[in-house]
Amino acid sequence: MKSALITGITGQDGSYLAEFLLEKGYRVFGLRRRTSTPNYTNIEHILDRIQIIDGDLSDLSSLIRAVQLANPDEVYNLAAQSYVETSWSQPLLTSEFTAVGTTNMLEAVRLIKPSARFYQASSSEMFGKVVETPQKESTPFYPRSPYGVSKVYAHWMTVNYRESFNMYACSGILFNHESPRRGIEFVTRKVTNAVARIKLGLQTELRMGNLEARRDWGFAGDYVQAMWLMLQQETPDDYVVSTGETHSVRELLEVAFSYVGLDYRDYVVNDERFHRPAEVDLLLGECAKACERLGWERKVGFVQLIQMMVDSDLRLNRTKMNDSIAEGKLELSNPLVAAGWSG
Ligand code: NDP
Ligand code: GDR
Repeated sequence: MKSALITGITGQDGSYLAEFLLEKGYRVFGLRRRTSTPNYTNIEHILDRIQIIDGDLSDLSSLIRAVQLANPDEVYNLAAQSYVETSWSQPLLTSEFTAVGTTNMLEAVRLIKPSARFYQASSSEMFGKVVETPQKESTPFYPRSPYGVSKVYAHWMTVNYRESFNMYACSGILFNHESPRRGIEFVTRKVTNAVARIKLGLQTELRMGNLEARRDWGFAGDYVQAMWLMLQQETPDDYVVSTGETHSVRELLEVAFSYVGLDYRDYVVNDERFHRPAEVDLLLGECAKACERLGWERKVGFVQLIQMMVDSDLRLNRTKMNDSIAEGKLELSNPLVAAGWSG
């Protein structure tokens, strides 16, 4: 039985990857940082089948202990401060976790289990300002945020550990991937959650930033399979993983609102707070290398993905709404709420 250690197991990708590896018969260990109120929402359903180890990317000794306990064949380094917006308000924390944290993890593996195969969660944010499209493995990096800069550092550290210490270390340069488990502040989930709440009469407007930014959006459940495939090859390498399609935030709004019979123009309000100091205008990935060498393909398309997320947010918000009505916290006498509830 193979063992895998996943950092960031409580996040979107960590939870899908854990499910995928369990299905493949792996023993799965997950690194979790201590919080005063633990949040296991994404992994609640598999908690009895995985082993949680406490540790933090900024604490090398905790990572060494984690590698000792898990004795992994494969390490997936998914933990990071992953929200681009926050990287401007917390640039040092972002560098500490997302950049130097990766070196800590690489060191822990090098010192304790150098034969373990290592996956680094690199990002299309490393491409940043448009130098060429579509973006591929050879496209020069031009990051546009402290997050993007931190990921470039971590990416090159991974390449350097591979070349210096002969470690099997890969970087997956993944373009945006989403799911019902996406954090609520990321644009897809922010929109699908708002659409559900507006439909249910719980919210009347949606405040947004730049609607013209374009992203190459795929489904997280498909993307974790590419991570695993990278670690099953004869030699380690770096791969772009993307859908090869790009859509604007405006198109995302159109798809999500029209799915429930609404027009986004009636609800969306421009809000300067959600515009970024520097924007990544256009992401479009060229996935030929991963598709040909790994045999990877995405299964879920853009419209299907957004509709899946709206459906999930409708279910979640309906459950919360019914609980609030039962507890007397939400008044059915409010006509908007009554309409949403009965719909
Ligand atoms: P999430 O934000 O959902 O998950 C991040 C995880 O990292 C959480 O489990 C979080 O724990 C954990 N974490 C944060 N800081 C620390 C720390 N100091 N020590 C230990 N754990 C920590 O991200 P995703 O699942 O979406 O992404 C996974 C990885 O892939 C990230 O590195 C991200 O930057 C990268 N990436 C993501 C893409 C995407 O589109 N989703 C695209 C390309 C790259 P907690 O629950 O306690 O917050
Ligand atoms: P991104 O994702 O920055 O691409 O990073 P996000 O969903 O936050 O933004 C995508 C685009 O939407 C625009 N936008 C808004 N974004 C948010 N969050 N909220 C808004 O109100 C809003 N209005 C417009 C943004 O300006 C941006 O252009 C994600 C993260 O998962 C990273 O960790 C990962 O590395 C990259 O994807 C690939």
